[in-house]
Amino acid sequence: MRLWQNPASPFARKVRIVARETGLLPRIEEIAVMVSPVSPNADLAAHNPLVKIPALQMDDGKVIYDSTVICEYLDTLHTGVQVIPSDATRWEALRLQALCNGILEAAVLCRYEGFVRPEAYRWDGWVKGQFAKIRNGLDALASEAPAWGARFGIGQIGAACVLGYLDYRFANENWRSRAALASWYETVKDRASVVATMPA
Ligand SMILES: N[C@@H](CCC(=O)N[C@@H](CS)C(=O)NCC(=O)O)C(=O)O
Repeated sequence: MRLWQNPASPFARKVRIVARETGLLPRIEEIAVMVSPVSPNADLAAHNPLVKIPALQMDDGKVIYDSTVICEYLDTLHTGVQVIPSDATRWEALRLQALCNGILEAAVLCRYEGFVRPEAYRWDGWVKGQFAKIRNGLDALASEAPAWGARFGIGQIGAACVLGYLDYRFANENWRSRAALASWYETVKDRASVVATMPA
């Protein structure tokens, strides 16, 4: 399989952590590409009309996206502990993944606003609205984290990607003021899959 990704992408990181947690990494070639809404990658564009990462080419040549679909697919390819449960806890896990994806979407939009959009077109009110989503989402994660225990399923993987991305791109955002979230992150930040995919 081939995975279009970039080490800076938190959505791709989610897939890369799942690949490592499930032992599937040896079957996946990770291809690093640069993407942005204003400079699409030609190779990726030929396989994903949205020109977004992550995208995965399966062994039969077909390509799937986005991170949620790829994680779900990878979870069918191994016999270890499921990252996405199929029992009654499934919906809770998928909701938590959606919460983390929503925080990441807001954070990536803020990154593009500050990095890609020309200064003359930037809009503070819009960025504030995105940051409200990020902070409300972090409050929700902090209230849920004490119940996670040692579980490191798709929701917790998403949470690790959220916190890692904030450290990487928004280091001034003091998310560690939420003590429950900070102490939970301490329990996962040294996992091999998390360390190996940490954005440099
Ligand atoms: N919902 C998608 C989001 C993917 C996404 O937004 N990826 C960003 C990189 S972090 C991207 O490819 N951006 C390029 C673009 O928007 O054109 C997922 O979960 O995979």
